Amino acid sequence: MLTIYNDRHALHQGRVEMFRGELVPCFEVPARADHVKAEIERRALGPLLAPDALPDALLAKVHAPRYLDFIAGAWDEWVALDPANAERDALPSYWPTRGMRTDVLPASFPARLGLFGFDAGTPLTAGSWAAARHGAASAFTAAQRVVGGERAAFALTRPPGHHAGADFFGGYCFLNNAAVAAQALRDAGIERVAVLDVDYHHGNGTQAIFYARDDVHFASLHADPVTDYPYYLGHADERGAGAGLGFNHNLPLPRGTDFAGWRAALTSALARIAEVKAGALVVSLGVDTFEGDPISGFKLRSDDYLRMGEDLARAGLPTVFVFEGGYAVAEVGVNAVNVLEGFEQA
Ligand code: Q9C
Ligand code: ZN
Repeated sequence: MLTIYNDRHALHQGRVEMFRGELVPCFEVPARADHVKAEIERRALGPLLAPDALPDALLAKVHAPRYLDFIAGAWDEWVALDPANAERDALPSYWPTRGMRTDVLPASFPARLGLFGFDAGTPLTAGSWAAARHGAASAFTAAQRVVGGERAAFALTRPPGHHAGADFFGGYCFLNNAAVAAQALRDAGIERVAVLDVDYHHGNGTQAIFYARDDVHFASLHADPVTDYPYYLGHADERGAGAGLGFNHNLPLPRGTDFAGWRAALTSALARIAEVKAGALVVSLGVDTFEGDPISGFKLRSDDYLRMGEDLARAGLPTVFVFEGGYAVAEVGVNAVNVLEGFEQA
């Protein structure tokens, strides 16, 4: 399988995230992608290629102009507040709540940081924008390769993307790579695209981007938001809006779910994807469903990811894999590449 590798991923290197009243070392670290790359090379899965340039017009179909403007310039604004900020990550600590104004952009940088960000766990660093932009380019390039006739391609990138919405960052995500891939497939003439999100966490950003659309079906298997991040979206009764009604499919699962339970939900998600006659598949490939993941609560084992890949291949669709979560750093390479290898060998 082809891998489009974001070789600038390490430009995004968060130091700390807020967790239970403390700043703790980031879980989302550059070594994650390094381990996946090493495992691809060790198994000779296929070539690692650099991304093509990302068309601005494509990114603008997924994200709002005022959000892109903000993120692109955010680091310089942060350092302009105080030169000592160059050594510190930017994290929001103010948020507009119900009844407050989000239409008027505050002049204050911290106020805008909280307007565009929805948690204090997603540090913005010197290289976040460059890394995220090359990640979106990687997802775009993987989609282009699939349009060009590849059975599948893998965008290996970080920071991840599925929590980022049209105008917000959070959950370690800034640009929605899976949404960029889906939109690129649509723009290439595929009439309906399915995004299947297998990360442990609900892909709230991807859902929100496509919620009112019938041309991109979104399906997600994830920990029930009643107990797990992102908490405020991902329930089973979210089925889409307007023309998009019926094209959003959430399958929340309890903490402690093992592969047998998880796989039954996958079967349902794939059955619905077949019903909607999707012409291509984007897989938001998070492997934080692993039993050893430090921030998650499912019980998948490394071999289960081979079976996952086989099941995904049986959908029979041209497929773009986009790397998302997975924080058991030593095992993340084996687990992610098991999905790709299972897919190829099916
Ligand atoms: N400190 C993705 O997997 N924090 N994002 C949860 C643990 C947010 C995960 C609490 C988790 C975001 C792409
Ligand atoms: Zn996740």
